[in-house]
This record gives sequence, structure tokens and C-alpha cells, in this order.
Amino acid sequence: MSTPLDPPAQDNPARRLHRQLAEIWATGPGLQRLAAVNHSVIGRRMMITSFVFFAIAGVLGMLTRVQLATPNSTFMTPEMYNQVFTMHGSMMLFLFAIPMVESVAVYLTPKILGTRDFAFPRLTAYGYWCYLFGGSIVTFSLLLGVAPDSGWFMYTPLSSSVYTPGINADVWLLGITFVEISALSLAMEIVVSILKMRAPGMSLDRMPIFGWYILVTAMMMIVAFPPLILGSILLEVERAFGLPFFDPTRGGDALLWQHLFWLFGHPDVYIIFLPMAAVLSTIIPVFANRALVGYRAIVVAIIALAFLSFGIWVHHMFTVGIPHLALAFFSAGSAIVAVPTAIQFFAWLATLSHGKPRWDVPMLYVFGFFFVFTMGGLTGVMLAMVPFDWQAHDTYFVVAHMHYVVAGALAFPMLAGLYYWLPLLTGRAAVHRLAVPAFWLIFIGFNMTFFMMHLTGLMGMPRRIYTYGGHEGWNWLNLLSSVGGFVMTIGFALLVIDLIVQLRFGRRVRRNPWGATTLEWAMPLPPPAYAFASIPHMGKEDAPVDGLADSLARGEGYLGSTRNGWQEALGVHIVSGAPEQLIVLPQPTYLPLFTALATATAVLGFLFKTYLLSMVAALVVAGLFVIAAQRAGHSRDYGPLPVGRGVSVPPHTEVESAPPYLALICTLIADGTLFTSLLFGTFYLWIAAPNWEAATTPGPDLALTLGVIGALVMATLAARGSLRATVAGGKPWGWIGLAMVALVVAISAAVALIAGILPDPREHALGSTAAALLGYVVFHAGVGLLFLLSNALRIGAGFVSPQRVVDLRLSRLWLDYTAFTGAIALGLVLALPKLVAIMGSQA
Ligand code: HEM
Ligand SMILES: [Cu+2]
Repeated sequence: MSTPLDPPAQDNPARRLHRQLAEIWATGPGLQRLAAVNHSVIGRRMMITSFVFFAIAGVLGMLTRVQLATPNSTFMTPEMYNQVFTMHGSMMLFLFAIPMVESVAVYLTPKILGTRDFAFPRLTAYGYWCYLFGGSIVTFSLLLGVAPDSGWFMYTPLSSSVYTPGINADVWLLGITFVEISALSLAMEIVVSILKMRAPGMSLDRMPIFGWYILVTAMMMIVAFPPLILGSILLEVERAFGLPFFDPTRGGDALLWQHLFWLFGHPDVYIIFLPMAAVLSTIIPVFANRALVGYRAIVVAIIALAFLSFGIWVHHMFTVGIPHLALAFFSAGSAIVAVPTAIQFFAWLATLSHGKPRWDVPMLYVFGFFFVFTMGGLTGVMLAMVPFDWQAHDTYFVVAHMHYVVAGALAFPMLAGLYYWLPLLTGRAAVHRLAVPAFWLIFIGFNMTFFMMHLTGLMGMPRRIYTYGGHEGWNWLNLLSSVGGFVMTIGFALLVIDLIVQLRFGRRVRRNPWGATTLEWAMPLPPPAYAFASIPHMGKEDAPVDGLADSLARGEGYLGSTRNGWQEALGVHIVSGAPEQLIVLPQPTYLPLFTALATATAVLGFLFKTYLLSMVAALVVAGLFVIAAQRAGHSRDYGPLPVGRGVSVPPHTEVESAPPYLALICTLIADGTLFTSLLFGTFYLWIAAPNWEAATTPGPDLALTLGVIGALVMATLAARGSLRATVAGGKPWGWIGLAMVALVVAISAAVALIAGILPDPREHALGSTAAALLGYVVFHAGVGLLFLLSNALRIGAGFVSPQRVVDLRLSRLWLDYTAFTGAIALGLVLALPKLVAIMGSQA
């Protein structure tokens, strides 16, 4: 007997296809939800999690405003105040802003680009769990009263063990680094997915502008996070084991931290802003009823912005004693960054003025954005002028500027986007009764809070002060700021109520309520786990979304039928978008959750100084990664398979440009940035740190050093041998064994070198940087061993054949990188004593 839910299959092919796909792509109920790997599910969770952290950080911000509302307030103790404002800033940036923009990217990017999921769903899940656990560790520290308290930028020496003994600073260093590593892994998969998994026919120059923004942002993350990750590792090593990097009494330099921090910190502003600009560039044309003006100019502008933003970190350090010429350079650079930003701004205005704008709630927030961002931009240009910065530095003027840019330019487009995509998330249309008053409360409250801070700043109120005397003339301005904060908070509360009302009472809509032209609206609302029942072909003319949606639902695009229960997606050529490979994605699994739990254990072990536990947990993490690799791919060759519309392509396991290869290249770019930062740090200390000339220099053993380099080269040659043997149809066991032996030799010799550093690396930065460089080599050789182990297991299990050699190509690339950086690192360790001698004779 058939029920309404289960009609006779032959009646409706679209419904039957939907049922088959839904079953294949489903995440199980109950506890099985923890095994979810689907980008829609993870993206939604990540959004909600980031809003929870936003709310907590918002409450902390309100607490600071209560404390500062009146002079001589004793609402909080100074110790509490330090924790509260440090946590407010850290949570807003690291636990809300960055993950929120990533959650938007995770949820929307595959849909807008016309594919079913990201290239590495298990990595999406792992990234989410790491974010949740890392963020929770940091948040719980607040309840235990051991929250970070040295400011959200953790300047040394304040954050060093001398001035911040307890574990407060360690919570920040470990917890935030944990979250950053998750952000980095998501960034890598975003890059790979955008480059390889667009709808066929969508060449790069016709990709929706949203894709360009997210691609550039993710690439910026890959280059911007490693300096901060390196800085955090070095500072944590200094705090935990006494190896000095930032301690000026032992050959370190506190300013090195500032450089590493702002090398991340400045680009980070654009990492947060660009995805929000993506939102604006996507929704403004819809409301203006015309195509975006200046698509190409915008693409060029955002690429230029990405490059420029890395060059101007020093404008956060104008007052630390930088040479004059450098000041002029960085000041000019900071002003020039306004140009690409202005290009986008004018493109949006032109789109609106050439179109027939239609009014709706998202447009209110777009208006709010224009107002707030103009203000923030103007004060930014003021601060880029060195003489003005000398006056305004570390006053509330900077706090005002920062909130106009970071809070304003983030929050207003975010809320515009939220109202715009809400029908996609919930399948319901908007009701507007509460949305409009909520907007005005937020807008007025925001400006009242932060506009006043420009004035208090100009009147000389320093930032990060706990209280003030009452005779400075700041009283009423601070009171107004605090009242404004409450008005804004009420606005946010109303917004939350509005969202709940909409979820409950919104009218159901079928699809595309705004009449948009991007592909995320060419699917049923809310979207099923597989997103598209079949994948569109993007011809030269854009098909109207509504007609396209019906034909996709009937399975008339690519992959419009199911096969072997596989979760299928299409891989395309990076530039042209021509179909190239069939990507078979993994099913839901608990592995990401377990791996993240093990990672959290390693972090917690380090935090509580139980290093043995940490080591064991880290080994478990490594083991789980090897196991995850075990289950990937196919154990037989398929050759080209039909994917619909008369096209046949091989599965991704049998092509050269498989997503994992591209992912490893992204990883090595991030890793290379970290390595370059380490070299930068070494040279920086050699040239700038006090008392390097006087140091006794460690003389590393020449034979051992050359031995390590030789062994690394041997390993990578053996990896080539194993690849060649496999392609020729032979068995590569001998080669793999040889490579493993070479790596073990390299690791032992490098460890012997570290043990032989004299005097003790704890005595002087000269020894500790040498130890860091050697440690880098040991770590990479160790990971190389894991690659080879994984190769051996997978060859044994039949996952490798002359056609399926991706694994071996990955190992070869990793070992090439290890040998290359190893030679540089060891060369520098050998050269350091001579370099220092040169400086000594000059001094
Ligand atoms: C509820 C609204 C907010 C209030 C009342 C508020 C208030 C404050 C206050 C009083 C400080 C301390 C300033 C100092 O002494 O240095 C501060 C710092 C900071 N806030 Fe907010 N804030 C709010 C929203 C936001 C948002 C939305 C963000 C980011 C998305 C943010 C990011 C930061 C950061 C990064 C700092 C550290 C600034 C620094 O000292 O360099 N805040 N905030
Ligand atoms: Cu900056």
C-alpha cells in the first residue's frame, strides 16, 4: 500500500531521484548526528556556534561599559577587568569573526558554485570540532577565573612568564592556536573546492563574484595565519620550557612578537571584511535589479588588496621606534590600501544608482554598512598619518576606529546577509514587524556607543584603563557610550526574538523569493543534503534560476542518477571549468570527532603540563589521520565513467590533478610561510636583538649536519623510485623501506644535533633558534614517516595501482619539501656562529 509520503516510484522521476539521493547523502538521526560531514549541516552548526560566542563576547563588552560608565567605579576588580576586556576582544575576533565568515563560506560556497559538497567533508567536520573544543577551553577559563588577561594581542614581555605566571596566557596561546589550525584547514579545503569543484562550464572569469571573494580570503588565511601560529608556538615554548625568543635579557626581543602578531593581525582585518564584501556584492545587484557594475575591476581590486594588506602591518607599530624611512613607506602604503576599497565602494553605489532599487530589510543593513564603513575608513586614513597616530595611539580614538571597521563593517553586512539568506536556511519568507525596529535600535545604539569614543580618545582617554578620576571631562561621554551599548543590546535581543518568530510563523516559500540569479536558489528550500539533484551546466548565457531548478530536479544535469551508493560530485579544470573527474566523497563518520577529541586532549595535556599525556594524544591524532587515509579512494580501477549529458570522466583516484594533490600544495604554502617566518625571526634576532655579539656560539657538528641533509635527499630519491616502480607495474617495497630507513637516520642525527647544542638552548636565543630550526626538520621528517607508513598500508590493501598513484605523488612532494627546507634550516644553523661573529667584529 502506498502512503502520501511514498508514491508509486514511476509516477514522478524527480521524486524518485530525490529519495535515492536523500538516502545516500543522509546523516543518521540521534547520536549519529555527531558523524555528520555534510557542508550544510556543519555550516549551520558553525554559524550557530559562532553566534553563541558572539553573545558571550557581547556580554563581556557590556560589562566593560558598565565599569566605564561612571568614574571611580568598583563594579569589577582590576584583575577581573583585564580578563574581561582581553576575553571580549579575543573572543570577538578569534571565536566569532573568523569562524563566522568561514561558516558562511562553508554553508554557501558549494551551493553558489553549483556543486554538492566540499572536496574534504571529513576535514570540514574536523575543523568544526576543533573550533568548538578550542573555543570552549578558552571560554571555560573565564568561569575558572584563569582567563587570558594580557590583552587580545598578548604583547610580550607582559604575556611572558615573568609578568604573567599562571596559566592565563597559556590558555590563550594553546586555545587560540587550536582554533586557528581549524580555520587554516578549512581555508585549504575552500581553496581546493573553489578551484576544482565548480559547476561544469563555469570558467574562472565567469565565476559568481562571491566565489572570487571567498577564494581570495581563503588564500589570505593560508598565508596570514602561519606567522601567528609560529609566534604562539615559540611563546608557548618559551613559557613552558624556558627557551628564550622574546626575552631581551637572554638574546630575544619582545618586538619580534609584535611583528609576527601584526603580520597576521593586519591582513586579518581584510580576511574578515572581504567575505562581508562578498555578501554585499551578491545582494546589492539583486535589490538593485541589475548586474553588478565592474565585475572585472572588483576582481582586480580584491586581489590587489590581498597583496597590499600584507605589506602594511607596521602601521600598528608606528610608536615603537621604527626608522623614519620605514615609517614613511608604511604610512604611504596604508593610505594606498584605500584605493581598492574605494573601487568596490563605488561599484556598489553605481550598481544601486543605475538600477531600480527595491526596498527590503537587507537593504536597511546595507545602508547601515555604508554609513558606518565610511566613518571607519576616514578615521583609518587619519591614523595612517604618522604624526596623528603619535597623538591618538593607545587612546579610545583607536578603539572607536577599530569598532567602526571591525564591528561595523562586519556586523551590518552580516545581518544584511542573514535576512537575505534566511529563506534558504529555513524555507520561510520574512515577516517584517520586528526587523525594522531592531535595525534602528542596533544602528542608533552602535553609533552612540562608538562615536563618543572618538571624542573621549581625542580628549586623551587611554584605552585599556580600568577606571578614571572624574575630573578629566570624560564623564558624560563615557556615560553616553554605555547607554548606547545598552540600546544596541536591546536591538540584538529584538533581532533574536524576530528570528524565532520568523522560524515559527514565517510563510513557507518554495524557492527563490528574491528573484536572484545565483545557483543557491536553484534548489528546493530548505536545501537537501545533496544540494542539487543534478549538477547544472553553465552555458554562455545564464539560464533563469527558476526554470533551471525544475530541470535539475528532474535529473537533467550531470550526475542525475545514482551509482553504487556513492556520494558523487564533479571535478573540473581549474581555469576552464571543463569536467575532468568524478569525485566520490566519504560517508558520515565519527573519525573527525575522535580526532578532534584526541587533539583537544593533547592541548589540555600541554596546558596542565602533563607532557607525556600530550605526546600520547598527539600520536593518537597521527594514527587517526593514517586510518582516515586508509579508508579513502577505491581499491580497483574503473576507467572513465558516464556522468550524464554524454560525458565520461575517470574517478578522482585515477587522475593527476586530484583534490588531495592540490590540498597538499596549499598545505605546503602555509607551511612554507611558517618556515619563512621562522627564518625571518632568526635573522631579526641576529640583527636587532640586544647582546647577540657577546653570546657563546654553538658549533654544530659538520659531519652530523651533512649526514642529515644527505639522508633527507636519499629519502626523497627513494620516494621517486617507489613512484616509478609502481607506475611501471612493479612493487615498490624496497624503495619505501629505503626511504623509511633514510628518514629514521635523518631524525636520529638531527636529534643528536639538538642534544649537542652548547651552551644549553635555554641560556640564549642563539641556541633556542638553532633548536627551533632543527625541531622543524625533525617534525617534517617524522610526518614523512607517516606518509610512507600510510603508503605501505594502502599498497598492501590494494588502494594503489599503476593508475592510482596519488598517494605516492603526495609522499614524493612532502619529502621534496622536507629535503628543501631541511637543507636551508641546517645550513642556517651551520652559518649562525659565523654570522654572529661578523656582527661582533662590526660592533
Ligand atoms: C556590544 C558591543 C561592544 C561593546 C560594548 C564593546 C566594548 C569594548 C570595550 C570597552 C573594549 C576595551 C577597549 C580597550 O580598553 O582597549 C573593547 C575592545 C575590543 N573590542 Fe569591543 N565592544 C563591542 C563589540 C565588539 C565587536 C562586535 C567586536 C568585533 C567583532 C569587538 C572587538 C573588540 C576588540 C578586538 C577589542 C580590543 C581592542 C584593543 O584594545 O585593541 N567589539 N570593546
Ligand atoms: Cu592594520
